[in-house]
Amino acid sequence: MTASTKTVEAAKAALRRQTIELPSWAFGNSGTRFKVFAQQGVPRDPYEKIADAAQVNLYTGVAPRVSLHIPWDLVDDFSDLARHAAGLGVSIGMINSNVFQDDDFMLGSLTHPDKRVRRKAIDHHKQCIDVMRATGSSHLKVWLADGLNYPGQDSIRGRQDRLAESLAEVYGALDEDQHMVLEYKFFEPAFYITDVPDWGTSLLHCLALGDRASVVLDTGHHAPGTNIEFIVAQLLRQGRLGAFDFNSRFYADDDLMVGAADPFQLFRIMHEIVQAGALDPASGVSFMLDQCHNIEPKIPGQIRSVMNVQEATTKALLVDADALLAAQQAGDVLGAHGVLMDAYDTDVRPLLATLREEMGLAADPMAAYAASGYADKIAAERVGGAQAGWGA
Ligand code: PSV
Ligand code: MN
Ligand code: MN
Repeated sequence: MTASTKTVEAAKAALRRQTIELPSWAFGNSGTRFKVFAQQGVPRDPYEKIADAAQVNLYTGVAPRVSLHIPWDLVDDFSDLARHAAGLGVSIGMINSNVFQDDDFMLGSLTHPDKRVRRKAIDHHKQCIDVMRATGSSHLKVWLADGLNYPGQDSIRGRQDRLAESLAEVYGALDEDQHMVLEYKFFEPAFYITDVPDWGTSLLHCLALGDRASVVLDTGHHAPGTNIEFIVAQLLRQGRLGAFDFNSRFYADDDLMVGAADPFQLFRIMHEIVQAGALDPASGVSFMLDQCHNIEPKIPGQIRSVMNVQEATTKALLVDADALLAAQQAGDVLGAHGVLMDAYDTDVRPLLATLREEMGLAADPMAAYAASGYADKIAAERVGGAQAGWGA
């Protein structure tokens, strides 16, 4: 299949507008519970994390926002951090709360049976909202480690009630132009129940909260075999898909580079996005990465991931929508499937290389970054880089 010039130009126009948000924590040292392998030149503070994220934007041209995690990215002056970001050509994206690393939260945070602990968790979210005000961030991102390890440990229903009440207070503290996104995950660190395990639970809470609450879909947070593009389609129908946390998984919440484990799944997800017209930034869906780079270098790992998202998006944009609809309506099972596979099987790398050159970028971001000398520079300048998240 060769796409028409019109289709290619429309695809390029859509790709120029697409943006991908980067997680600050992807730039620090990370590992598993067995070992964290320290790398040379990793950032020592949030300022340096943003500087590294800005490199990803410099070479891809489509990653202009950096998401922060509080308190991992705590600084004295968040306005100053936002100015630092702006000076490097990026801005602050979503603010992630963190109520999973304090001893008080062992039995839950927003769902905790003790009112005092719930208050502490709610207040942390209010502090995150202050960070949003200082940095110009528009979205508060909530993922809770809350859950139970054993049947009977606490009331399932009671915890949902407390969660609803706590979330309502946090939502009520947002400014009119600020949004909340609620991430779900079916396991870990709790293993019997998590309090926001699935898209349905997240959606119900969001619907109860109001128009400015929507769901975060982390691609690593489902049981094996779950049809993620179906969830994407459902949430888009409701106008409640707030954001992706993109990564790959072979087994659990592996947090590998997006598009590495299953590029076809990523394409199927992006096909739903494109069909729904949700690629446009105005649709309110944020395409974010949530990854750890345990053994590969961080900045190239992020560049590669951005490119993987772009490749899947391009293939989705090349689906011949008219031919697909005609085949579907004619009941032509193999024809319809063939239309989709024609797009998936297209080598879109030349198209993206041309687009980058048209945007004033190098055709190959990985090679351009490697040639820049930045990796050697930070290795020489930075000693004692921080661990990503845990222990930071
Ligand atoms: C939880 O597994 C999660 O996906 C949430 O998004 C957290 O904020 C993030 O990972 C921390 O790395
Ligand atoms: Mn996530
Ligand atoms: Mn995760």
